[in-house]
Amino acid sequence: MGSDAATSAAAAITITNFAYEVPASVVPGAEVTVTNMDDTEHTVTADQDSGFDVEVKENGGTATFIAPAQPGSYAFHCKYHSNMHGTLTVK
Ligand SMILES: [Cu+2]
Repeated sequence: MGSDAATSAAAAITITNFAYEVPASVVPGAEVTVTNMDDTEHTVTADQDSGFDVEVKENGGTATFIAPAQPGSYAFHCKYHSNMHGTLTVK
């Protein structure tokens, strides 16, 4: 987006053992990198429409998405495993 490193926030979500490790919060519009340490594919899919939705390949695969511009709490889930849930806090 052209912003320099000091102002562009990077954030990371890690998936391990069918659970999301999510940062306490991310800044609006942050680039979020998801890493999947499991041996099966997962997704990070916002519960609400107009949210984010990425598939993350197994065995260390990564995907990135842009966090919402509007501050708030965004619940998400995995399309393939209905027991996987997380919340992304944007502020
Ligand atoms: Cu999954």
